[in-house]
Amino acid sequence: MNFSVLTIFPEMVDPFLGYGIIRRAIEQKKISVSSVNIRDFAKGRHRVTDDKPYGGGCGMVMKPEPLSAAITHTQKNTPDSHTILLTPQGRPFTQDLAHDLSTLPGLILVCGRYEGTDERICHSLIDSEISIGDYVLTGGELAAMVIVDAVTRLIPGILGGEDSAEKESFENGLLEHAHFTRPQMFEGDEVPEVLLSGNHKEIDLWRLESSLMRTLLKRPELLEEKPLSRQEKEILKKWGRQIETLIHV
Ligand code: 6GU
Repeated sequence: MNFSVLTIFPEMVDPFLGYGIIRRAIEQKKISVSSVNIRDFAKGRHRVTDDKPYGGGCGMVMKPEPLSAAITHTQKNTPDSHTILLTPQGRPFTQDLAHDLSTLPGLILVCGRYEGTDERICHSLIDSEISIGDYVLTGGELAAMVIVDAVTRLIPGILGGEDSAEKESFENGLLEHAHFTRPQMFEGDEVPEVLLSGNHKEIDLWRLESSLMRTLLKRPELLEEKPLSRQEKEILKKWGRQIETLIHV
């Protein structure tokens, strides 16, 4: 997977590439990430990339010419890439969308800045728009890094454990189960006994219950969207009966 990040602040993106799984993925040539400085495509002595909005109002707008030149240049270099504008108005970024993007040969991530991007860029050069949540950032750079991170770890061969990506939060519509490591007793708090039992059937059941419980308590709306298996329904019913007994005593 080849990522190109188009930004007026390439210095923001570069340090992020030097750590952990992203660094290893680059070293192993599973991904490449190049930042493209939009300012390099701006004309004039001051290489201006913004201008006042037509119609007045506060804030500045990203000028179309340098951005268009930067995008066209990058698209020529990586013709199979999908071009994404990072904007709070985009499609919400989710684990499902991360999976879809991880199958593409390349992504060109265009980081908006200022109050907005000239609309004609969106009309002519952008394949899709993505937002990383309902809040406003000062620019798309953090969003681009979020996408590089979430997509990279889904590329086959990137994560250590064979199936570590599948068992995680959101992969099956649930939050992931609780984790424990040594010591067995920490500040008076003990590791659940079943996890020490070596009984993998019991452990799997405990993990499913932990997963369901955490989702119910922390993100109940996820359960409404998820088609529940028979086993999951049985677990929820069991809890329902236990709660009923508690409130009737
Ligand atoms: Cl992609 N860009 C900006 N500027 N703000 C955001 C965002 C993107 N996603 C959420 N907020």
